[in-house]
Amino acid sequence: MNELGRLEDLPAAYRAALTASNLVPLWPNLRGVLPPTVPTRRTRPTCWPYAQIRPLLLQAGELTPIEKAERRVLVLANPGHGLENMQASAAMYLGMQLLLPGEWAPAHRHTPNAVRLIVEGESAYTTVGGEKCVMQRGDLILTPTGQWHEHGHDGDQPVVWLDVLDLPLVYYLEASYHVDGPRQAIKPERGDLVYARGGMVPSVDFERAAKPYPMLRYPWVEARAALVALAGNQPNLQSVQITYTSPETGGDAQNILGFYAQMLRPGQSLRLPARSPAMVFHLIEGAAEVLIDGKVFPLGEADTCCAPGYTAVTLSNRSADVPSFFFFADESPLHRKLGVYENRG
Ligand code: 1HN
Repeated sequence: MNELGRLEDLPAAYRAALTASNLVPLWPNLRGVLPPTVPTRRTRPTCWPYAQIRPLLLQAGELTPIEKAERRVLVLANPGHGLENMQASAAMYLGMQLLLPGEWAPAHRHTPNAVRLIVEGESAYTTVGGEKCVMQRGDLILTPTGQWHEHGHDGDQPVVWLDVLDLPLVYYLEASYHVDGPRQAIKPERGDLVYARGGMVPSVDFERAAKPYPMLRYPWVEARAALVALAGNQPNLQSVQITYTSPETGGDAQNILGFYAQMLRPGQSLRLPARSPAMVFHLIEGAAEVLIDGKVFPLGEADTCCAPGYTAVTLSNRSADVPSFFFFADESPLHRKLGVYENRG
């Protein structure tokens, strides 16, 4: 490969003339934007133990009333992107949100897509497009782009959930904005009950593909049961993983980020191939270890970590007796749509 000319090789007067005309020579910058073989990734392998987040989040509950926060969130920021940019990866934002008993986070809608993965607590709910979604540990709740959403809490203990948004991407596209709205009227329909079991749908008062996001709440009891059934059905299956999909299209549940649940059998280690999208791992149940680029992160329940793209990751179950269960998020729907998706094995 040729050494390319540097900026310093050019006469100062010529550089000044370029700058004055808003012009930049490509050749000093070409290798930077097109590095050989592997992209430059700012995303660093990073772990956010819940034991560190939880006391600080509860302290935020004392320091900042919900009215002063709208959403009381500590953002899981990847230092490789600069903490102030609030990015876990190029396209993913992660935050831990606290709602205290009796609090209400008012309705708004925005262009970024969100999902919530419930971490702890009972009796909170989020209303999305008029559908009241109860929050139970491990549940995945979609808040697709443009849908009104607000959160309430009828219980007596703090509720915490993990927010995953495609905010960094939508912000980069200069397409990120929000609109405030009034409290939503709650509609009686519930997608998680309409589509309560695979292969069975209502025969009456039901129109196929009537909504782009027919199912908003994916209960953890169902996801866990699906993983246990899959593992039992295929004892030799290495990767016991499910993808959260639309029950109408069978495609990814949302357009930009992908969501998955993974079971590791007792004592199992699983190497995930090096693929182009960055990934986020959140342990729902058990004790595990995540090896990313030579760094080992032991994960306990509710711990979260992220891995850059083009990097193989090895997940291990630290228990020889019981399975462990993960929630994953990744950027693969986006990479596939853009045509840049790669699996390098
Ligand atoms: C948002 O609307 C929520 O509605 C949570 O709970 C986190 C992060 C950035 C932008 C909007 C929510 C968010 C957010």
